[in-house]
Amino acid sequence: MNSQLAHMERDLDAQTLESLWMPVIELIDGAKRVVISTHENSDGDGLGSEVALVAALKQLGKDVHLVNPTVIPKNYQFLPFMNTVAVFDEQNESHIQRLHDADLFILLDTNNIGRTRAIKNHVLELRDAGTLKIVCIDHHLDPQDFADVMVCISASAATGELAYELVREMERYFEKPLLNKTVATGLYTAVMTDTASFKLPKTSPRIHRLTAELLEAGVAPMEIYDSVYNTLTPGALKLIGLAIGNIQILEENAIAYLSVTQAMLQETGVGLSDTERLLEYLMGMSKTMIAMMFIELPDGKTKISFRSRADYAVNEIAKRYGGGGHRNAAGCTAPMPLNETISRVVKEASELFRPA
Ligand SMILES: [Mn+2]
Repeated sequence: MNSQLAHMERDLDAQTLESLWMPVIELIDGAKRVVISTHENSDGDGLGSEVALVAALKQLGKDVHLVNPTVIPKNYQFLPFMNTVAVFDEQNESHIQRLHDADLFILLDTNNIGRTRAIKNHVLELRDAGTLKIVCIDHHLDPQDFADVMVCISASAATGELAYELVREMERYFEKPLLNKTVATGLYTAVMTDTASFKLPKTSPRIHRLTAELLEAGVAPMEIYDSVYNTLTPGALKLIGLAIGNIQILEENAIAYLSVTQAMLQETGVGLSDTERLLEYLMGMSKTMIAMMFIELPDGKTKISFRSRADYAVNEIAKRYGGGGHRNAAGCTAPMPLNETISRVVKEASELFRPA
């Protein structure tokens, strides 16, 4: 446990931090126009880190723009600068121009350039032409080799933790305070969302210490939490009621599932994107080992989302229907109607409790 903790705390003496971030800071120092981006289907960590860096770089007088591959989810539109984001469209000359004008591209919260969709080809072309430098800052495993400087540290709880380090190092280098309320709002959103509100395993003492500094900078935790998470509409709440009304529990509480029909979606006026949190209710029971949500699609197929605990590998089930994911979180779309899908997949899940 101690060695693991030491690993999570990382070696954070001033020297190490400085040498880690200096190559990034030198590129920022030399750049006039900066484009910052994050992965498709962006989340609080990617967007919050974008906010923090835009706010910091603007204070340094940089011409800085956000160019994202996909639209900003509703619950993150409260963040500063989100109304300035260009959602990249290859047909839009001004978007292309923005990339061509840049001398530095900073990619946040993914180490896979493919996750920037159409931005990828333009950025790599400009890099190869020698007119654009690329910095990547991320905390996932297995970084790709596409950046001039890659800071990818999987021990970090969030890209926001790394963005915090970068901001603090820039303050030293440029001898200018940068961590104001706007920067802190981005960083807090990043860290809060990627630690699932300060409870996932990488929530280190260090995370709490840096969060304290964000509060000192004026962040309002309740406002951010409400904006990100308390977004239910009356229809979504009604759908929760209908879905919870049909929960089935098997295998001595180890399997729990529910279904959502087209009729339920129509009655409540709720879209597919508002169904995701239903699984959390199933996982909210401590004995649930496998949770499944079956959603009837308009074309007669069935979307399945899985969550699990311990070694129950739900991605193995998802793979049989052309899907995939992680051991404890997976999904697929089965080419069968709702009831047929439920009876087949529930049986397959039950088999995991009866080893051959
Ligand atoms: Mn992240």
